[in-house]
Amino acid sequence: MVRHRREPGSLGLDVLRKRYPDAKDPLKAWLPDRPPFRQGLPELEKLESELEAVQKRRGKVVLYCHDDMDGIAGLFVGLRILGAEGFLTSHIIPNRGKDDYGLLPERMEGVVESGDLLLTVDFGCSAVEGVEWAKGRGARVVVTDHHTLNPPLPKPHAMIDPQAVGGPATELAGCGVIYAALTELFPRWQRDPMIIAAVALGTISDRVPIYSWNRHMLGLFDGLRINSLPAGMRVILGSWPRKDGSWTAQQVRQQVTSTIGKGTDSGIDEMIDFMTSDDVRLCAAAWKTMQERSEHRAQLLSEIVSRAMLEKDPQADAMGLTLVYLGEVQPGMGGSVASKLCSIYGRGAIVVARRSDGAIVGEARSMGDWDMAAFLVGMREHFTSAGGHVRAAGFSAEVGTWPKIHELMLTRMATFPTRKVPPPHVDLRLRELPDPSELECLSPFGPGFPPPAVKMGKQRYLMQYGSGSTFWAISDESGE
Ligand SMILES: [Mn+2]
Repeated sequence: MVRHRREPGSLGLDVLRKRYPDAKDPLKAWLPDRPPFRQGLPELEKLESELEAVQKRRGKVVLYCHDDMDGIAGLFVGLRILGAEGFLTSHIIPNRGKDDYGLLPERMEGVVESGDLLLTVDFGCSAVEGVEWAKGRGARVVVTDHHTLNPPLPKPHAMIDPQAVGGPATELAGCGVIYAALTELFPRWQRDPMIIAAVALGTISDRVPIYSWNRHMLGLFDGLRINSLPAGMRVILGSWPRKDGSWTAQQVRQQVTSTIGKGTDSGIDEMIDFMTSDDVRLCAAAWKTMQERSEHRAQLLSEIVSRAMLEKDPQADAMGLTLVYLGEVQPGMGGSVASKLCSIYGRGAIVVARRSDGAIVGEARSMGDWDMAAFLVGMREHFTSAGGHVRAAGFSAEVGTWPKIHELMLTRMATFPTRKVPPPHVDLRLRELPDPSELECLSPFGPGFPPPAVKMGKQRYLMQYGSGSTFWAISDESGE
C-alpha cells in the first residue's frame, strides 16, 4: 500500500472526515492504494493487442504528444516503458510557434510509416483529419487523451480517453492516462522512480484535481528517494518546493513548470533529454539558463497582463467573462496570461493572440464557472482546431477571422450556461488556531484539495505558505 511518510494526526483526520463525509475510511479515500485503472480506461485491451502486433511485425511506435509539461511527461513515460520493453520508438513534439493544435500530416510525414503504431499522448481526441491521414499511410492509431470528447470524434483503432466512460479516471492528466494504461500492461513499471517523478510533474502542471486517483501517484512520489534518480531529475526536483515537507501545486507551477515554460525559447523540447541525462554539470547549467529565460518571460508576462487588464472587452466583462485580444505576443504566453487573469478576477478568461504567421490562437482558463472546452468546441466550425477541458481549452483559427469570431463569442456568451464558483471551504471550526504544522501532513494542496481552512468566530483563516514556513492568514480565497 502507499504509505505517506507523515500520518495525519487527529486534527488531520478531522479535516479528512469533513472532506470525505461518505467514506468508510477517510484515510483511504484521501490516499488510495493502486486504483483499478483498467476499469477506468476504455479499449485498453485494444492497445495491448496493437502493441503485440506492432512488435511482431517489427514496426515502430511513434509517440506524438501535446507540447505542454503534461504531454512531455506522458511522452517520457511512454518512451521509457516501451523502449525498455523492446519496442522501436520514435516521437514527435509539436512546435508551438507554428503548429496548429493536433496531429499534423506535415509533422508525421517521413516519421509515421506503414506498419507503425501511432500512439498519441495527452491529445488526439479531436484530431479527425490527422488520424485519417495516419490510417491512410497504413499505420495503426491509438489515441490516449484525457480531454473532453466533443463530436465529431476521430476514428482511431482504439481511443483510451476516460471521458468516454466517466468516473474517477476522468480526473487523470494526460500523463496519468498513459501511465495507468502502460503500467496495467507492464506492471513492473508501476513504481519506477523516474516515471513516478515525471507523472507527478505532469499531473501538477496540468492543474487536474489532486485528490482521488491522482493522489495515488502523488503518494508514491512522496515516498520517492531523490538520490536514486539521474542528474536531470535531481536538478528538476531540486527546485521542487520543500520536497521533504509540505507543498502546494501552485508553488510547483511557479518554481518548476514555469521555469521549463512552453513554446519557443523555453526548455520544453529539451525535457526528454534532460530528464534522462546523468550529466550533473550540464543539467545544472541548462536549468540555470531556463531559470533566466523564465525570469525574462515572467517580466514579459506581467507587462502583458497589465495591458490585458486595461484592454479587456467591456461587453464580455458584463457577461462574467474576461476576454482580451492581444495582437502578436510570444508563443506560449496566451495560456499564462489567461491563467493570471482567471485568478485575478476569479472567473473565466479567454486570451486571443495573433501568431507570427497571422493565424489567430486563443487560450481559455476558468475556475469551473465556464466550461471552456464546451464553449469553444461549440464554435468549432469557425476554427481550424479547438479542444481542452472545463478549466483549460484552446483554439486556432485562420488569418483575419478575429472580428467575426469576436462577434460570435459575444453572442454565445449571452446564453451560455455557467456555474457559480462555490463559496470558500471551511474544514474546521475552532476556538483557537492550531499549529499549522499539525496539518502539513495533508500536503500537497492544489486543485480539488485546497489547503485547510479554519473558521474561528466570524473569521476564516486559510493555511498559507511563506518562505519556508506555514502560517494562518485571514482569506476568502480557496487557495487551490
Ligand atoms: Mn493535459
